Amino acid sequence: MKTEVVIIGGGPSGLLLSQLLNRANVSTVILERATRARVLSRIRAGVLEPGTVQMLHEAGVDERLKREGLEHNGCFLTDDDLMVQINFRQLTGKSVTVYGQTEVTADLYTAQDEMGANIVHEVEDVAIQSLDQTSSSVEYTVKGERKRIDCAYVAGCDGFHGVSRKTIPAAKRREFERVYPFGWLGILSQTPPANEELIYANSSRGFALASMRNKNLSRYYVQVPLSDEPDAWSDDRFWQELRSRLPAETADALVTGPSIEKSIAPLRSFASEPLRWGNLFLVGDAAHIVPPTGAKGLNLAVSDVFYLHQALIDALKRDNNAGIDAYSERALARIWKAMRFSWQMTNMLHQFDGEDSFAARMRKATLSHLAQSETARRELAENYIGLPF
Ligand code: RFL
Ligand code: PHB
Repeated sequence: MKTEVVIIGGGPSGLLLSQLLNRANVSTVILERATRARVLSRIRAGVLEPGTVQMLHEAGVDERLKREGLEHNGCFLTDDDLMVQINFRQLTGKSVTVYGQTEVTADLYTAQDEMGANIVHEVEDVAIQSLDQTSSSVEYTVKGERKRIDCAYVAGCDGFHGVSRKTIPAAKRREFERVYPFGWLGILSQTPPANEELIYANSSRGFALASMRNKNLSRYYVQVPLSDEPDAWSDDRFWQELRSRLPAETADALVTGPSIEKSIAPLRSFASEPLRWGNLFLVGDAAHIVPPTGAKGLNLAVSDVFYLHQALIDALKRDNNAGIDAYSERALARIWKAMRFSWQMTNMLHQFDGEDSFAARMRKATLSHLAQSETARRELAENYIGLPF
């Protein structure tokens, strides 16, 4: 088989890249390890930057998003009972959209099906070859049969545990990492959200986040030690802990119900440089991970796709390699700023094991400063709604 671009991974990055390339008459094949049902069952991000919404519009996949996405003009950061509103609209003129990653992925699959896209599920043992040649190839196994696709370029959109990054020789890449000593226990429940806007809560018992998917579907998180298991958290225990971390007014009004899903995600900052090795380009979680505190993971994957899709179209259709030559540097410049913001938000809102009393005072002082300074709120809002592509 032959195609222009082989895309490894059918998560949001791979699907969006394929959709944008197909619309520009660039042929693609997506190789995905999991079944479609499995990809669509992952509950992850919920907040889309305006730049992400614009990209989904350009990809022709925003019809349901426009109807069902919730526009959020602000969010709250709280410290016990202190509630600091960050009014994105007033501070930046922009807003974010609450629309689950699961929905974005489902919309992309629908659009790719309509275009007759080539998506192969349940592939195993993907191997990327001849990256330094003028053309490349990718081998994989499906239903016990070994296959090979020749292509001009390979996009590694296969997440943190994928094969793409590891294909680049260790001596040719540099990794940067910060592993946080806690995780987020998240639940989904069919209850009305605790508040109209998201609440990021600092408290003496640790961090909590009150988020949502729609008017009757809430998403909540509490910071937990990495040694905890979800099974140790009954619904009652979760609700009680969440209440103790939210401002009293919000906690009193909280509507609880059975959890639909319960899982613990570890928090990590990670980046691998460069994003290009020969004809292979890394995109999204395959190249970088941010802690979810800034709601940046999915949005960063989309800005990588923005740079790469233009670059590949220029290279394949206009014989212009300037974009692919600049991809790594351009994408990394934005990635590092989102890494900084996510790290800063994480430090500002979480309790670290064994920390001293000074650290807790620093968090309180930061939140108190945010309450008083419009300049500080604007800086946060500018990063939260997303830096320009
Ligand atoms: P994904 O979504 O991980 O998709 C990668 C796809 O590649 C497939 N794959 C392979 N396919 C073929 N061969 C292989 N060898 C393969 N190895 C893997 C996988 O099956 C998968 O379908 O990466 P992508 O597309 O770059 O998208 C990035 C986003 O998913 C990610 O940044 C966010 O979801 C991160 N993230 C969160 N971000 C937020 O902004 N807010 C959140 O609340 C939030 N929660 C999360 C998250 C990520 C999590 N991970 C990675 C476990 C919660 C979790 C649990
Ligand atoms: C979510 O709704 O899952 C969510 C929202 C904001 C974040 C992280 C996760 O910062």
